[in-house]
Amino acid sequence: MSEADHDSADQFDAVIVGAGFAGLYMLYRLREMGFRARVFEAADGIGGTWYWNRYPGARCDAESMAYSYSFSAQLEQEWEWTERYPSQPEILRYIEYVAERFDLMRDVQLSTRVTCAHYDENANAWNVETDGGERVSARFCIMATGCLSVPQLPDIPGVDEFAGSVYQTSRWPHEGVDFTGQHVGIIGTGSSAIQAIPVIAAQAEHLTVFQRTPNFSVPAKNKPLDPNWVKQYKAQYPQHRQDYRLGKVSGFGDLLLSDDERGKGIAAAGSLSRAELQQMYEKFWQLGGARFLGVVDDALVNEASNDVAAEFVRRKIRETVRDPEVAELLCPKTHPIGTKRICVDTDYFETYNRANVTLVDVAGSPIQTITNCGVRTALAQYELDVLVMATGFDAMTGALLEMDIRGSGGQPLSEKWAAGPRSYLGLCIAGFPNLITITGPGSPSVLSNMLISIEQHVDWIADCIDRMRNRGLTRLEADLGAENRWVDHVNEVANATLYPKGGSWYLGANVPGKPRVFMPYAAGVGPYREICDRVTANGYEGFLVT
Ligand code: NA7
Repeated sequence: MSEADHDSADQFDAVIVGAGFAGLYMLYRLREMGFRARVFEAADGIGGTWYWNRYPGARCDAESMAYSYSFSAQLEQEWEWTERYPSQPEILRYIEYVAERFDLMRDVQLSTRVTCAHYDENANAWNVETDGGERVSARFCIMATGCLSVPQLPDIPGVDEFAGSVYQTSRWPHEGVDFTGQHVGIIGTGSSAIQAIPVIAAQAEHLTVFQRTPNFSVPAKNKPLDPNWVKQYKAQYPQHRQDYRLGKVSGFGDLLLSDDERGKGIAAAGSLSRAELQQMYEKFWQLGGARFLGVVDDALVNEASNDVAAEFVRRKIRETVRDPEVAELLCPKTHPIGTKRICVDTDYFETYNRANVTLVDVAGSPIQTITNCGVRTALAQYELDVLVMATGFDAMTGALLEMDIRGSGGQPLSEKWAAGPRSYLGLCIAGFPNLITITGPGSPSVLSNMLISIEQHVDWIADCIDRMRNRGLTRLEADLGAENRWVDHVNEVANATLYPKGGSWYLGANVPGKPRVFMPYAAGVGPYREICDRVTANGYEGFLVT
């Protein structure tokens, strides 16, 4: 687009891309400070991840009392969660309630995809263009595009030949799908599939699960929330929130822990005997949830310690699944536990005891083709009416690289990130002034409860923009040296853990041709927050603010 086009374009202080939890809170903060902002959202509704992922059984793996905004004490008190883990429909109702309560929708433009964002050096502004041909310009361009928003579909030949229906977990029809009497196949055994499989199996005539890599999963032990407990919890909400922010307790929630246990957190490596360790794993297995991994503090850095937790889960799988061959296929053996995000399920392994469920190992004999009547592997043909793709996402960089983003001198982001994402603190990118990423690569993001990381970033950004305004400053850019040092630090922290052994989407390993770079910052939300606060206290150390 030419500069002349932009002279007449709508002008904003900030354009925010995405109306999920991040984009909406960013809008709230900017508006509160008197800035003019516009949110563009590709979907025809708000909610981001929770708008798209409507597959059966979709539920958050963080507890509802922890997976919610903390910026408004009134909101915190008035919203009533019904279950320990919030279901997708309940989360969507929550975010719609928040949008209405704070009158956010008047600055949100739905069904509008941002296609390009170009930095104009002379005007020190971002020229943003949408798929509807709209052009606006803004001082700041804030990306709230989510870490898991671009679906990754497998490159299996023949999908178009299939005579039945094909669904993706991350693009589920709003009206739902009735599987009654159907022969259903599902490709993938990640978190989405692990939640969907028990629900689909309960309805379908037959379910065939095509598994390439088994995953570790722990029981959610979901249940209705006890109103008395909620009352007590709400009375101490500020303290709980602070504990989450500082990483004092697992951000996934602490519902079933006693006050004593909550404060204690994780046992130091080697402080528990073998028997005590088994007891603790048993206890946390029974309590349910991702907190299971946090029994000892070296589970993600020490292979021997990791294997104790992994073997515990494998034993549970073998005890649960009656057919020993199926149980063995379901036991993850190729990655340390937790190096792929641990799954939290309801009756996942139990589902393989149903007569109408078949597990097919496609690691041994990969899917060769999809035919008009089903799936063919090297060994067999499976006749299906419905095929469900639960094959994951082009995580963390996918949504950003899908847009044509160009910084100073017209440099494309795709060129800058050709060998993997480079960012200072996961917030700003050298050469891309005033482009800000919420929970971008290089920040804790997907290794944390996203809500905690989103609020921390939005607050940091809002504070920074406000200070800039007060000092008459208009340009924020990451210094290249600081960015390089940060990227090195992110790698160093990751390399001291077992994460790189996971072959996960954290590393881009699920997308053919994507550079293998560990993208999130693995030191935890507490230390990361301290670093960000120190950067601010030191006058935006590592940033060029002019
Ligand atoms: P994931 O966790 O990336 O899972 C995708 C699954 O799809 C995984 O089991 C893959 O096996 C499988 N897959 C992908 N391509 C194929 C082909 N071609 N053949 C067979 N199997 C395939 O995505 P989810 O949506 O489940 O979860 C993403 C995150 O959302 C999750 O971590 C939570 O944070 C919420 P693979 O492991 O690559 O062998």
